[in-house]
Amino acid sequence: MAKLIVVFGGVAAAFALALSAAPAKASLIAGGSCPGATQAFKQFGDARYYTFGTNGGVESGTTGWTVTGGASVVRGNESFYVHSSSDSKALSLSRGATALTPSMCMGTSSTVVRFFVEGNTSVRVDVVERNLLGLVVGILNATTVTGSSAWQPSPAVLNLDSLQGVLGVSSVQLRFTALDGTALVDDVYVDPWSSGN
Ligand SMILES: [Ca+2]
Repeated sequence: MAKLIVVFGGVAAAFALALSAAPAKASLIAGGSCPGATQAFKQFGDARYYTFGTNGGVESGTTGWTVTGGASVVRGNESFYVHSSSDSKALSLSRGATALTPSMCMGTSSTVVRFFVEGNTSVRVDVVERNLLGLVVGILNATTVTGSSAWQPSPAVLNLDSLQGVLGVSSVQLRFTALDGTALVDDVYVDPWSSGN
């Protein structure tokens, strides 16, 4: 039993070191929270540290999200279970449906967003910026991701540096729109620390 405790202690210490090393360049936009730092996409060759979006795997249903059209939470998680092996839900977007995330943790430079997608359709990702009053001050079309019939990690959505260009941004959300057909989206992660640089 004593050995077991020592081993766990070592793991914990290593983990703590990894955490303290990650958010070195943290310069965060107010309004977001940045819990934890995990190499969520390491198995895909991406060593960046990410924070999990608030209800980023829709395990709490659409709590905190704003959905329109045929958007709903369905059974079936992204197949890599990156966030948790006990997760069981994903976001379903029919053609033209939109889903706006809760406020995300974002840095003021080189923020990276990554998530999982399934479905033979394109999914547009917009960044919605709000001021302290909650008013939209900017909407940026960050990228359009093409899904397939199997779950896959999206490409890293890079270079959201233009977030710096809008004055008075105090919170940032992502908005997903299915363009051609039905898409599933799950496990939304953000690297607000420029940890890949
Ligand atoms: Ca999920």
